[in-house]
Amino acid sequence: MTFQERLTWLRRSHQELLEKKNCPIEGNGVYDRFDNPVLTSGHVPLEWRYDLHESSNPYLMERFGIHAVFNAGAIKWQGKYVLVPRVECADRKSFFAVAESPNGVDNFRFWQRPVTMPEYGEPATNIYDMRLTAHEDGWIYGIFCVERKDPSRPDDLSAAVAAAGVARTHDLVTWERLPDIVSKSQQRNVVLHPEFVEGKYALYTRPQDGFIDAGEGRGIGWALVDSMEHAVITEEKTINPRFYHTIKETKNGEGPHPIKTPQGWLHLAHGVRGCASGLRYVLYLYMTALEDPTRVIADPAGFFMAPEDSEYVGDVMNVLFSNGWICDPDGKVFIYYASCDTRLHVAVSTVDRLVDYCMHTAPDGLRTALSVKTLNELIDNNLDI
Ligand code: M1P
Repeated sequence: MTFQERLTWLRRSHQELLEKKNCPIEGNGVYDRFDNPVLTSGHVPLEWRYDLHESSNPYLMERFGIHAVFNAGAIKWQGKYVLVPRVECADRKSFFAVAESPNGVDNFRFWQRPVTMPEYGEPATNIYDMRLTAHEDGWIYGIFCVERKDPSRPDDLSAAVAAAGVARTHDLVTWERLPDIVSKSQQRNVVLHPEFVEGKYALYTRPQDGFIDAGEGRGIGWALVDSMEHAVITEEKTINPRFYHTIKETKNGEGPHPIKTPQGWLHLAHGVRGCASGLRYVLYLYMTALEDPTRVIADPAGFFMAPEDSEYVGDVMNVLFSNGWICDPDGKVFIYYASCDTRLHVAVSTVDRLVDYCMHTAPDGLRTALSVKTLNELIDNNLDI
């Protein structure tokens, strides 16, 4: 191919990918998956990946490798479905970028430039997994993981420290970086609750002893802080603990901020367990009381979504992860979930269905015998059909 022929082919293929219609796949009644991912590395603008000048790039080679697009914060903004995914370069560093769609399921386009996130303190090696919260104080906050090399272990090349970075914006273009959240433990998966609680900002936390291991961290925590401009976690209470022989035995973490429903706060989280092939990440739901977002009122057993088919395959196998969902005024819920730290998908449900799922799925009895008892009750109830 000549340079021009290759450029035409690249542009046409890219356009076809962006315009690909996404259709729902009838599912289990709780949600419907869609047949195509909503964002992949292929969706990233050609101008970000190629030098498009024949004089300096006669072979029209990729000059900047983008490896994966996944784990997106999500928000409905100015009538558009807006995602802020983790875009990972070939060099393993990730950054944030904004993509929008008119309908939430396809035709996502990246804005012209990635997010230029101001630095805070010791410059981070990597930043990722933004949770977006349009807070009742009027700002849109992004809380994300900030990873730095562990200065106390210079000889261990894998030793890192995770902290929660904070930034806020009114337009998703210009971000004001605030100090990282101060906490006595490392933190990842920190999420800002959308409303003040007892006049304070409320955070879902995930204390962890090490960069990977939750260690003594008991699960998803909750902390109230006076200010997001200098957020200091002094007291942390576990609201959704880990348990032996469950989907969240090894660790768990809050997904996006919970959705307010008439029946309570609806939460999406991820649970992790170890198995012979490594860590397995699945998604689960739970609900807490409206008047007390720390009091669990529904805790359905097991996973809500786990990898299926091609979702098993990718950079980090056996992983579903979500840090973004959008609830429309009519109750339709768009769940943006990533598979294997590689690509981003959507599943669609409604508040009514998700609440029904939470309220009518038995909690984990933590023993086989109780699982079989639950199953027999279902079968008994169906015998007259
Ligand atoms: O690789 C799976 C996920 O691992 C981390 O999540 P957690 O802190 O819960 O273990 C994050 O790096 C996340 O981005 C990644 O998807």
